[in-house]
Parts: sequence; C-alpha cells; structure tokens
Amino acid sequence: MQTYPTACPYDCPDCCGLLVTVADGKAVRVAGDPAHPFTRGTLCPKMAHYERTVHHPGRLRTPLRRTGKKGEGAFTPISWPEAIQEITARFQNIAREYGSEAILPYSYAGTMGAVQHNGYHAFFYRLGASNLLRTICAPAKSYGVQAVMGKSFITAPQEAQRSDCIVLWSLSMLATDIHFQHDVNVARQRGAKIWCIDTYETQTMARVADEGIIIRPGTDGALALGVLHILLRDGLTDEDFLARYVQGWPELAAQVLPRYTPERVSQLTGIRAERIEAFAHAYGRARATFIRLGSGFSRYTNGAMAARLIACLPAAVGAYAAPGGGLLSSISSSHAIDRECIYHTDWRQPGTRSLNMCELGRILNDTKLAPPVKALFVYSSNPAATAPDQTQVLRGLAREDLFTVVHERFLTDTARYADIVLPATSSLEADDLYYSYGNYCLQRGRAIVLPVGESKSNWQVACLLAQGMGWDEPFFRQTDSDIVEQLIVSTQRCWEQPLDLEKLRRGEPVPLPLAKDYKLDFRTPSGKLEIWNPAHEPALPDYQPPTGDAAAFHFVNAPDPRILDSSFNEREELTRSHTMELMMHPEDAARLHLQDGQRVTARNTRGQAAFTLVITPRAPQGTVVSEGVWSHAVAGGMNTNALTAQRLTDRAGGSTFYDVKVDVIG
Ligand SMILES: Nc1nc2c(c(=O)[nH]1)N[C@H]1C(S)=C(S)[C@@H](COP(=O)(O)OP(=O)(O)OC[C@H]3O[C@@H](n4cnc5c(=O)[nH]c(N)nc54)[C@H](O)[C@@H]3O)O[C@H]1N2
Ligand SMILES: Nc1nc2c(c(=O)[nH]1)N[C@H]1C(S)=C(S)[C@@H](COP(=O)(O)OP(=O)(O)OC[C@H]3O[C@@H](n4cnc5c(=O)[nH]c(N)nc54)[C@H](O)[C@@H]3O)O[C@H]1N2
Ligand code: SF4
Ligand SMILES: [Mo]
Repeated sequence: MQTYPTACPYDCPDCCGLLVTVADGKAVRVAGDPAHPFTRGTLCPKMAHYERTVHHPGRLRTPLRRTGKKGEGAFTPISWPEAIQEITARFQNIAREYGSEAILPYSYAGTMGAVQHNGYHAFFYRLGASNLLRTICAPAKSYGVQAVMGKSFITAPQEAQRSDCIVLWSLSMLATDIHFQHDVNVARQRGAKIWCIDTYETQTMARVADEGIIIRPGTDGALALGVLHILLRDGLTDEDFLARYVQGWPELAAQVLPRYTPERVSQLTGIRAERIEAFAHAYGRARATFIRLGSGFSRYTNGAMAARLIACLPAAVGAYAAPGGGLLSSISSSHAIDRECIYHTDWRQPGTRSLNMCELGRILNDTKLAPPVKALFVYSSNPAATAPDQTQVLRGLAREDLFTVVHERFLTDTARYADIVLPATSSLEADDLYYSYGNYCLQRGRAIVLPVGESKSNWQVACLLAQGMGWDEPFFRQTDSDIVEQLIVSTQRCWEQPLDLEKLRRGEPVPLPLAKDYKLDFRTPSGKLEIWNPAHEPALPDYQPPTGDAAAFHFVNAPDPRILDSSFNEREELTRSHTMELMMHPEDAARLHLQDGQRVTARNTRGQAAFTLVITPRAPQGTVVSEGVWSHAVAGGMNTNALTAQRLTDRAGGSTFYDVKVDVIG
C-alpha cells in the first residue's frame, strides 16, 4: 500500500489536493491533503469516495461500436485498431466530400488537467476541423470583470480571512466552493458580517450568511448601480483611491448614477429599498470588503454588463487597498503555464469557421449550415444532459447521417448516441498538471493506478488518431508525461515569482506566490481600474434588462452538492433517492391549486420536464427552482435543459442557462 498526492480533476474552483492510497493497482482510499493551502485536509462528499467512481462497475473497458438505434445503448466491443481505423477512414471521407469543417470536436471540462483538457486541440487544428467556441460556463463574467480590471491579479481567497464584510454574490458556496467556507469562518470569528445575494434561499444563504438578499433573476447590474448611487450620495466612496487608481468615476457618477435611486432599483430588482440601503451602507462602511462572485448572475442576456457593473463596486470603496479587501471572480492560475506546449495553435488554419457550443442543437439541425456537421467528436463533456435546449440537442444527436464518436469514462446520455465509443482513463490513470480557477495553486498528477480495461487518455487517443491519419510529426509521439514536463519547465517563463519545480515534479501542491502589492498592480492599458473603458461599447457601463422569455415563472436551475454538472450521476449512493424537484413558494402553489409532493410539469416554447413539487418559502414568489443536472436515468426523462435556451449573452457568446421562464401545470 502506498499513498500519493494528486489533484482533483473536476471543474470545481477548489482544485483540491488529494491523498490517494493505492493497493494492487487500485485506489482504496481518498482523503483531502492537509498540506494543500486551500483544501486544508477536507474533501466534498463526492470526492471522499473518488475510488467508487474510478473503479465503478459501469466504467467503459473497451472501444464499442453501436448495434442498436441511436440513443438506445446497444453496442458491441471492438479493438482499438478497428476503432481508430474506422474513425480516421470516416473523417477522411467526410473531409473529401464536405471539407474538414464538416467535422466538429465538442468538449468542455470533464477534466481540468492541462494535458487531457487540451489534448485533442492540436489534432483537430491539424485536421482543419471546425473550431468550437467553448462558452458554456461563464465567459460573460470574465469578459465583464476584465473590462474593468484588464489582466490584473484577482484577489486570493485566503485574503478574505481579514475582511470585515464578505459578500457571497451569486455563489452556491456549500455546493460549488466549499473550501472557501474556512476563510469565511475565520473572518466571521474576527467579527466579519457575511452577506449573500441570490435568487432564492440557497443552503449557503440559510446556513452561512448573516444577511440574505433575494434578487429578481438577471437584475444584479441594477443592484450594483443602486449601491454605487447610495455610496456616492452618502459620501461612502474612497475619493483618494478613486483619484489615484480609477478611470471614469466622475463620468459614471454624473451620467449614470443619478438614474439609479433606491426606489427605481427596488422596482427593477424586487429588493425593498431599505434593504438596498442597508447593504450599501454595510459595503461602504466596512474597512475591507471582499466580494466572492459566482457565475449564476452572468448566465443572462445581460451577463457581461452585469459583471462589469459589479466590478465597479470594489473600485468605488478602494477595497483593493485594504488588507482583506478585494474581488474574487475567477483566478487564472493557468497563466503560470504555457499551454502552447499542447495547443500548437500554429496548426490552426486561418479562416476556419467557429461554432458556439451553446448552439449545438441549432448547429446539428440547421439544414442551411454549409458545410453541414457530418462528424461530431465528443470528449470530456456530456452535451445530451448539459447543453441547453435538450430537445434540439437530442434530435441532432439522433441524426442517422451524423457520425458521432464519444470518448468517455461511462456510457453517458451522450455516449448512447455514438457510433463509436472510446473508453477514457480517469485522472488517477493518466499524467497531468492541474491549475485552479478558485485559488493560486498548481499540482502535478501521476498515473498511480492501472488503466481500467483498455482505457486511454485524451492525449493518447489524439496521438493514435494522428498516426491513423498517416501524420508523422514527432509532436504526436510524445507521452503525457513528456508534455507535463514541458509545462512544468514553462512556469519559469510564465510566472513572475519563482516556483519550486522539484516540489511540483514530486506531485505536491505548489502555491503560486504573489507579489506583496499584487492587488494594486492594475494591468490595464491606463494602469488604472477602467470604469470608463473606451475599448468597450458603451464606454461607460449602464444597466440593461435581460431579454429572457415570456411565461409565468423565472426558472433558476442551480447546482446540486451531490453531483457536478452531470458528473457523479453514476454514483448510486449519491443519486439513489433522487427525483428532480421543483421548489415553489406557498402562495404561488395555492394560487395554482398545487400540492406539496405532487408531480408537476414545467414547460415553455422549447420543451417540458417533469418534477416533484416542493412547496417552500425558500423560492420567492414568481420564481421556481430546480437543483442539479441529472442524467436521463436519474431524472426519469428530460432534465432542466429541456427548458433552457440556446440564446447567448450580450458579449463573449456565453450560455444563458438561468435566463429562462416556464409555466407550471399539475
Ligand atoms: N457540487 C457542485 N459543484 C460544482 C458544480 C455543480 O454542478 N455541483 N458545477 C461546477 C461548475 S461547472 C461551475 S461553473 C461552478 C459554478 O459555481 P457557482 O458560481 O456557485 O454556481 P452557479 O451555477 O453559477 O450559480 C451560483 C448561484 O447563482 C444563483 N443565481 C442564478 N441567477 C442569479 C441572478 O440573476 N443573480 C444572482 N445574484 N444569483 C443568481 C443561483 O441560484 C446559484 O445559487 O461550480 C462548479 N462546482
Ligand atoms: N441546466 C443547466 N445546465 C448546465 C448548467 C446549469 O447550471 N444548468 N451548468 C453548465 C456549466 S457551468 C458547465 S461548465 C457545463 C458542463 O457540462 P459538461 O462539459 O457536459 O460536464 P459534465 O457533465 O461534468 O461531463 C463531463 C464528462 O467528461 C467525462 N470525463 C472526465 N474525465 C475525462 C477524460 O479525461 N477524458 C474524457 N474523454 N472524458 C472525461 C466524464 O465522465 C463526464 O461524463 O454544464 C452546463 N450545463
Ligand atoms: S470540493 Fe471540488 S475540487 Fe475539492 S474535491 Fe470536491 S469537487 Fe474536487
Ligand atoms: Mo461551469
């Protein structure tokens, strides 16, 4: 028996350090690493038994060829050489007949490791396939925050320990960022007040916050402006900081803020004017405010603008100047490595078309698309469950003339539609280098258990496909660990402060050191925070309402702590007792004559899904809430994505999962 350090591979901001005990080539125990600066020795319930995922009886063991109808799930095992031969022959035929752009790779963050996450890019660039815009998560949030902050360093989570006012803004912390709770608790013990802003009473709001604010979905930009209005009116801004470090405050104060009185903002957001005043005063009077900004608020048609407006708040009070103050949206610890080692973007052929992953349903069904998509290669993602507008996505995946390959660990809802399924390794079976988007840390992971069956990593399959195409570049003859080593070496040219490379090679968590005054090192064209930003249209931010749908209820479909997007649906002990639930306020339920526990249907112009009704004041009037992205088997049919839309955010082409309305019938 031996215990190895490694990192959690999932798309979670915590990117925990794990200690995995291995016996006879299998993982037998998984624990949180006490030496990891953010994990601090604890894990979420999902990963505390990661060995049950890695060695699950449902893991795919060999390549498969479909024998039944698409979606049915009937397959027969084939060998790797047969699978590679068939895929490359089909790709070559499709490229000859329709052009290479008729082939579309589709992936997201099934694994966050730099090698496996990006391991197919070079293959598809070299092939000349359509380029996928990977926008399903929260690009509008990043875009809006960057409009103000440029490439400045984002505040580290541990900084919050010294804050006296923490705002958990659109963050489902107890599901999605549980290790931040430690920093919040330390601050609270030192007297900090915790605010939470969400569209319903989340567990985070109920159990962690001192003060909760329930906001009408998609109106956070108006709240930010209302707070700025009060800060200005009541002399709570930091004028010295504004004069020295901020561009455009006088313009915003004169041209925009007068229109956002507490009364008007109350009408826009549904928050009582006194509550807006109370929050603004708490924010303005605190010594060091810390905003931890989640992503939900940005998945609306006004998401980028909302992020831009929220990013103005710490500028107005000079939060970055105070120990403990700042804004944590998403951290780019990936900046510490040179992903070009694996991307090979020079192989990307100029003029190749780009298709947006949020529009997969439309792309697969669009008869006018030229060339049409004739081959779809899915890896590290499960769009049949997670992509918006599920009815369209499933219709597209069912096309008999679409050649679909799915590289997966499990026979997911998407894999059921594949012509060829390829078995993928888990993170314990492949080498990689992990970086976090919620804290400053890097960690190497090694193959510490034997591959399950004939599973191969993304990088290994990309190399097999390249060889099957007859390409002989030495690039495709490297191993996973060759690339990891190049990435490790690249940290020396990418990160300004020195890193302990030997520690990184050993697989221990390596914190990314930050300069002492990193919070005031504003990396924008002007060297200041840019409230007025001439590179953006409009140059001064202002609120725009979300466009959304027309139906009776806002439909919030938030994260569930038991699963992560559609990952972990395989774990019976986590999903066993589950049916999809819909939370509704008692007065709404009474008006519609609905009973607690009854089956209801939520529907709109795109589709419908069935839920068990939970009548609770946790959902405000006019909003219904369902948590989790459940697989077909667990949901017992269509999931929340039957209701979501393919429309995009105002900037950056992001998803609008929460900009949705539904009618509910008994
Ligand atoms: N257990 C678990 N962990 C996860 C995930 C998971 O599904 N389950 N998903 C992973 C992924 S891919 C990501 S991107 C992160 C996401 O982590 P978070 O940012 O925490 O999650 P979001 O889904 O963006 O939703 C955050 C909150 O936004 C709220 N919200 C929705 N609309 C609005 C609005 O208009 N205004 C405000 N103020 N709040 C709103 C939702 O109700 C929700 O509580 O979590 C990761 N971690
Ligand atoms: N209704 C609704 N839908 C949502 C959301 C929501 O809040 N509401 N959230 C959205 C968000 S934020 C995101 S980021 C997306 C994520 O959506 P997806 O990208 O589909 O993520 P997962 O559902 O986690 O699926 C990842 C898959 O990758 C596989 N995998 C893991 N490791 C590897 C590997 O090394 N190689 C290969 N080939 N496969 C691997 C896993 O088995 C898993 O099936 O979902 C979005 N969908
Ligand atoms: S909290 Fe997130 S990063 Fe940590 S073990 Fe759980 S899923 Fe992985
Ligand atoms: Mo995400």
